[in-house]
Amino acid sequence: MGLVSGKEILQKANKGGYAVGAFNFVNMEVLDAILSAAQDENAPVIVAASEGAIKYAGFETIVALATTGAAARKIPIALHLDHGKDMKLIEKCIKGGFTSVMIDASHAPFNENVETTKKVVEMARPKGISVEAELGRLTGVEDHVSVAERDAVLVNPAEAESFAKQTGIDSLAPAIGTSHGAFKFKGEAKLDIERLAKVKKATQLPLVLHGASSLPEEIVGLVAKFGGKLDGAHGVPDSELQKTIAGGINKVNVDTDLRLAFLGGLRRVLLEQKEEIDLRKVLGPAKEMVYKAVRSRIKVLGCSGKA
Ligand code: TD3
Ligand code: ZN
Repeated sequence: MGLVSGKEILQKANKGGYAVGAFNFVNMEVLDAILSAAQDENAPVIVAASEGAIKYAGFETIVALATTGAAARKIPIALHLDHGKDMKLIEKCIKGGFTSVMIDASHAPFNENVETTKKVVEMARPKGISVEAELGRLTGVEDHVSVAERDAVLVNPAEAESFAKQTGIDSLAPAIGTSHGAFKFKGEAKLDIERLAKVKKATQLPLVLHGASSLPEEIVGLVAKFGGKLDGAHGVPDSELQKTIAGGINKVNVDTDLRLAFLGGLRRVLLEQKEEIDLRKVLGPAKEMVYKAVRSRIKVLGCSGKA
């Protein structure tokens, strides 16, 4: 059906009380696996490219891959810029085929974050492109962290309300204790679901969970079995993920799980089939691992059949 606005997908998810997966890609294999998995689950999906992914694959290639991939499927698909920091690149995405952008000015002081985000909303709104912004900092929350320290890094619900009103954003990523990558928590996952529910109540916006990879045992185990080093890898358990969805999360960002799924499949072929020189046979199983990981994530999020 071609790319649709991120707004369309997220407003529906907000009304329906479910979450949609936003999966990062850097190449054809990962993108194709994501889109096929979403199609087979009949689920709406967001495919995300970071500034680094755009540098790696090239802007035109990223847009062309997503646009042609979406045209061949019958589900709503949005192309999203993840963690946009460079205003020139954000503008290029808005003009050049993306249907959703994130402005990440969360490290700047509150008022500066408001001003920068407002500029992006002004650019994106006339084209119907959705804008996501972030409040708070993405860092795991340890047990011994004091209330004051917690308040310093996590989103402030009152600030979120004023931020949403001042900027006119379409979705908000509130920091509630997750972090990017394979090592999110030392012990149990600690997510501030109460704080999340307050942000939802105050803004009523579609909310976004960054750092949502779950580091499933079977994927981490596969990478480790074939020589990868991932000691201490720890993600957001599925039960915890579902609590965040009940608390108002509508977009769940997953990158690390797919990287590891791809790597696990690749490592296995490289070690078990040392004579294989056909790239399709080397990369094919890696792609298949990503396909399975995406289907499994979509089932946990509860957006199967929502296309
Ligand atoms: O924005 N992203 C994707 C890019 C982060 C680099 O891994 C996320 O929030 C996904 O986080 P996760 O849990 O997959 O690392
Ligand atoms: Zn993120």
